[in-house]
Amino acid sequence: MRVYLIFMQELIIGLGSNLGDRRENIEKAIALIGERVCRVAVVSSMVETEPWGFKSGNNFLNCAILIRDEPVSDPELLQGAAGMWRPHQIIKILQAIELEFGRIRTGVYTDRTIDLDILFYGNEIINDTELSVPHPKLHERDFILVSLMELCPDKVHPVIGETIREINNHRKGNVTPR
Ligand code: PH2
Ligand code: MG
Ligand code: MG
Repeated sequence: MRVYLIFMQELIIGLGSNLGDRRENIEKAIALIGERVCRVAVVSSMVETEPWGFKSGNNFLNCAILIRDEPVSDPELLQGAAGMWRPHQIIKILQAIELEFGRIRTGVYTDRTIDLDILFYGNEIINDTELSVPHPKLHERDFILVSLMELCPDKVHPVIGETIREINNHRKGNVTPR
């Protein structure tokens, strides 16, 4: 039997919802990402979090998912593998899904049915007008770190040079701005 393995980076996406049926929004979005980007390997627990950076009476549900390719025996299965995509293509797919959930982009933080952010794409560092990877605020946000602690505590942040565990430990006792 031949085994095919394509090179890919580990892709981690953060999900959040604070409008409508939040759990259903997140579950549907994960299913769509599975169809359109790549099978999702690991899903973190969902956490209830207060809005960070803006005021709203609607709490969020947040979680994160990890996508990575595995060796397959059938080259047909390579179609749709995450390694086929570059981060800029992935963010376009995620934004299209956000639009399908009625997400309106205003440029400021507001309540939203679904928010899909690329947190990490392997160790790549991207900073242009369309995309910043790793997510530029992930190290300041407990609601992201709590999910990353489940998925990848030993991952080294390629810009900060510390593991998620170290970044999280430094935050202990700090107050999260709201
Ligand atoms: N997303 C934001 C701004 N604030 N707060 C919480 N708790 N969860 C989020 O997902 C979130 C937020 C902008 O994307
Ligand atoms: Mg976000
Ligand atoms: Mg976003």
